[in-house]
Amino acid sequence: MVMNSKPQRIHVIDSHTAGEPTRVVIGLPPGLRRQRGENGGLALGVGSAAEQLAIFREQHDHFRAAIVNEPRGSDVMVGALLVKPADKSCAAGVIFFNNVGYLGMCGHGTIGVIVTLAHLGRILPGIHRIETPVGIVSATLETNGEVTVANVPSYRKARAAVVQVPGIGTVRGDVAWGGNWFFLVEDHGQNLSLKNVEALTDYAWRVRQAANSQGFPEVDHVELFAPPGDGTAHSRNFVLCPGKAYDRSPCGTGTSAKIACLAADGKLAEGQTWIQEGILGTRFAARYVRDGEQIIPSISGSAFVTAETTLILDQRDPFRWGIEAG
Ligand code: PYC
Repeated sequence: MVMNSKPQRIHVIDSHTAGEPTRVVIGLPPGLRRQRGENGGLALGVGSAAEQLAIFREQHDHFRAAIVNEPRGSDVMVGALLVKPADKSCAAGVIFFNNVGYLGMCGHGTIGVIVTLAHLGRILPGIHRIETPVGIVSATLETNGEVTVANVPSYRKARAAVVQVPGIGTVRGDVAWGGNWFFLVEDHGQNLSLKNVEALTDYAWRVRQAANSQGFPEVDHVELFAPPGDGTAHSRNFVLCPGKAYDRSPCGTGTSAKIACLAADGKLAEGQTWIQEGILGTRFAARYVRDGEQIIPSISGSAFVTAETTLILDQRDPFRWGIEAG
């Protein structure tokens, strides 16, 4: 057999947070490696996480696809590239990405990053500031492995916005920021059950397209709500991500957007706990503190490492840079 002498190797650690996977890139191949463990070896400059994201997107987007897309990943995989933070008070910077592009923040992903850094022995229980492209978040790692992420300031932009959805009709939802943009729908007539994810995906995708074309181009996630499975949570959700995969977790940024709406409606007091259940029945505990007009939500959850592995990019492989998401 003729072997490729120099396949490129990318070292990653996989975890899942409440069922949703995160793939943390901890090293890139020799040749591209600049400083071990920083920027995955990519030349991303010395700017903020947002500036490094712009360079990653423009010059190295094929690495994003190689890392998270098939045949090495899947539509549901969220990648996390550790980068050198511009803010020296931060333990790390991180750029989150998925099958179609980049995320501002990622709640389940931040929990995954913290648990991965602890698994590697790079951090201990305590408070760790992390620079993301949309701001600094603060993650507290408990000795029992639980992580609480104090997110970026979150707010509601529009209340009960009306969109006309082809094939569905009038849909009302709030538009809110929780580190990504969400269209949050309470009244949808859908059954939020795992058995129904195909119909939920179709519904949520149509709502997203309608919202994007009817005044809310920023909306990248759609979040549907229903009563929880039992009386120990406050709500159940289904979250559709930008690349049409549904979030297996209750979605950290989506829960933050929900908390912003509850706070704006006077339905959740500062410091009060909100238990958000996702479509698998897994949960995040959320609460908020006020910061002037804005609120700072925090999300608590756990992650588990599932693999330490090396991705191999063989120069002869036609899918070396991943299979483009459909
Ligand atoms: O937990 O914030 C989150 C998230 C965003 C997309 C997938 N998960």
